This record gives sequence, structure tokens and C-alpha cells, in this order.
Amino acid sequence: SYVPVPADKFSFGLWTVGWQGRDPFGDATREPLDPVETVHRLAGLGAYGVTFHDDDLVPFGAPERVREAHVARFRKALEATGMAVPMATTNLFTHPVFKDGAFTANDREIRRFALRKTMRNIDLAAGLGAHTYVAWGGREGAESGAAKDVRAALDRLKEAFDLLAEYVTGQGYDLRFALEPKPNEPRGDLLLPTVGHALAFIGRLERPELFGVNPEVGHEQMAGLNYPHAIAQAIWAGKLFHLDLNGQSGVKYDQDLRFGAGDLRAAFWLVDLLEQSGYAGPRHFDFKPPRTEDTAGVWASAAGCMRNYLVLRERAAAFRADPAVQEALRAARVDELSRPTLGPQETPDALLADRAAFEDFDPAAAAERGMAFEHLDQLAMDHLLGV
Ligand code: 3MF
Ligand code: MG
Ligand code: MG
Ligand code: MG
Repeated sequence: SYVPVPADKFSFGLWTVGWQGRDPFGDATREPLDPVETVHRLAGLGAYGVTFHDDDLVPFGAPERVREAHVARFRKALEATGMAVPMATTNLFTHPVFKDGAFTANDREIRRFALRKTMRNIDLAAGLGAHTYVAWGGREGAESGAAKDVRAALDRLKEAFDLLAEYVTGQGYDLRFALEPKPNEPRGDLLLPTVGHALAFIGRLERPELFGVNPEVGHEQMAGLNYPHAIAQAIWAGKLFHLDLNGQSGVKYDQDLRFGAGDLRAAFWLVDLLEQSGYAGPRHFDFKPPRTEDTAGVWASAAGCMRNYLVLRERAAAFRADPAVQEALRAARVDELSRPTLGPQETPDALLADRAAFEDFDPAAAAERGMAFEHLDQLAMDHLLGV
């Protein structure tokens, strides 16, 4: 059966099921959703956690007393359902003040406001037990060339994250940051457009150990990139702190389809990778139930995200357990790649002295050996299709 349980570690953003369907061409098609109802509904569906932007929980600019009341209701719902808050994040993109970005806005006052808004929600996140703080750039980017000095913007981005890391450390919070790359939308070009850009940026921060990535399926695919490969490199670098699961059909606008929709084969390889890698973090959905859906459709869409993950998890496990697959993997020499290319302590001189590696090596004969990848991939396809 594909019934999710909290041990599966599925989580959802309040803004996902709460999306009212407003897009650049049309108004909202659904009423606002009360975060308290969301917590209860998601718990009923078998999720373990819920995540939020500050403004998802408390309307922007609400006075302190109102803020406290919203947080108290939310906390009560968490306690009543046993739902966790594994992650929180800041909305630095909806209010018009952020029209030119937040940490990299040209306007210095806006940058300082953005930092304070973030620190305020970090306090709340830590208080609710979150261990990950996600930072998606939102509107950090540009539409035109001279308007944004990208090198200065990266200096300011580093300055912001160094400050936030110092703050979290000083407060003694058990919280790490996960940067979320995205190539474009809402700006024409965004800073830190891919997982690779984000990993390179993290290496320049003062406390890189506090920073990892939060890659989103659709964001990498919008750039035509291979999401499982991005996740594999993030894992390899020890930087997969969190992730955003959803669906996307190729290079186009950010679709945020439910997980499993769009590129199904990428979803299969992703689940295969996550389950094999020992990734123990949340399986977090950042999707949007299409604006065609009513309330029932919203919850059907959320349930579909989890169901598809569980189906794919089962299919991937069956693929790995199949003796025909294991034989095909050997025929494809996949295991050979795990063997170091050099012998233990082999020096450049030792490699130069090895005639088998070059002088006596027959490239033509090696080139003739087929790789048998097609047979292997067809077995994967059969497992994925359940035949
Ligand atoms: C935008 C996103 C964001 C981020 C979120 C940080 C609104 O395309 O993916 O969702 O995920 O702001 O968690
Ligand atoms: Mg997104
Ligand atoms: Mg998206
Ligand atoms: Mg996202």
C-alpha cells in the first residue's frame, strides 16, 4: 500500500497547498487557507512536517500582538497533531519593497530591512524546533545589464549570509542554512542560478560548514539540467541539507507540478538516489496544486505527491533487487567505476612506468567493447512502468 506515515518524513510548505492560484494572467481561483487547517489536513494525510515563510504564518507588517496570536494558534495545531517544523524561510519577494531584491537590492536601507526581517523569523524558526533555514534568492537578480553590478551583489550576498551565520552561532541556535538556486523567474536572471553556482558561492563564505543547498526539481530542469545529477553532486559535497520536490515538463516557466508529474524518469532516478544515499532529511514538497483545482483537488494533489514518492520508492527498490538488473549492472561495468583508477599510493612516475596503461594498451580493442547501457536502461523502464 502507498499510505504515507510520519516515518516517511514528508513535509509541505504552507504556501504550497495554500496557493490561491494567482498567476501573471489571472486572479486567485481559491480562498485563503488557514495554516491551522493545513496542519490538521496534512497530518491527516500522513505528512510529518510543515514549513513556512514568515508571511505565510503572519501577514506582512502585522503588529506584535497579532503576530503572537497567529504563532500561538499554529503552535497549538502542531502540538495537537504532532507535526514538526523542520524548516522555515523568509519571504523577501512578495512585498513591493523587494522589487529589486533584498540582500542585493541596490537600496541599502532595503538590504538592512531584509536582514532584520530574516533574523526575526530565524528566532521563530529556532523556537519552533527547525534545524534548517532555507534562503531562496527571490528577486536577487536583474532584467538588464547596467542595473546590477553582479560582483558587488555577490559581495553583499556574502555579507548577508556571513552576518546571519554569525547571528545563529551567537544565539546558539542548532540551525543550518540551505541556499535554493533558481535560474530565472520572477527576475529575468537570478543570482545563484544553479546548484553548481550555489556550491561555488558557499566556498567563499566565512562559515561554509553552516551552509548547504536546497535544490528544487523544477528549478534545475528550467535550466535544462539533470536534477538527480545535481543532487548527487550536492550529496558528494556533503551539502544536501534539504530539497524541494515537485514536477516540471522541460525548459519553461516554473510549473511546480505535484511530485511525479512532468519528468517521471528523473523522478524515478531521484528517488532511487535518495533512498540509496542514506539521505535522512525531509522529503519536502514545494508544488502548486494547479489553479483549476478546488479544495478537494488541492488535497488530492498533495496526497498525489506522497503517493508518487512511495510508488517510485517501491519501484526503485524492486529495480535494485532484481537479479537481472544486478547482472546488467555488472555487464555495464558500473561497479568498476568505484574502483580507484590508480593503485594504492601510485605515483605519477609509477603510472608512467606502467606499459599496460599506454604502450601496450590497445585502444581499438577497448573501443569495441559495448557498454550494454541500453539493456540496463530498458530494465529500469520496465520496472518503472511496472511490467
Ligand atoms: C520559488 C520557490 C520558493 C522557495 C521558498 C523557499 C516560494 O520558485 O521555490 O517557494 O522554495 O521561498 O523555501
Ligand atoms: Mg520554486
Ligand atoms: Mg518551482
Ligand atoms: Mg522551492
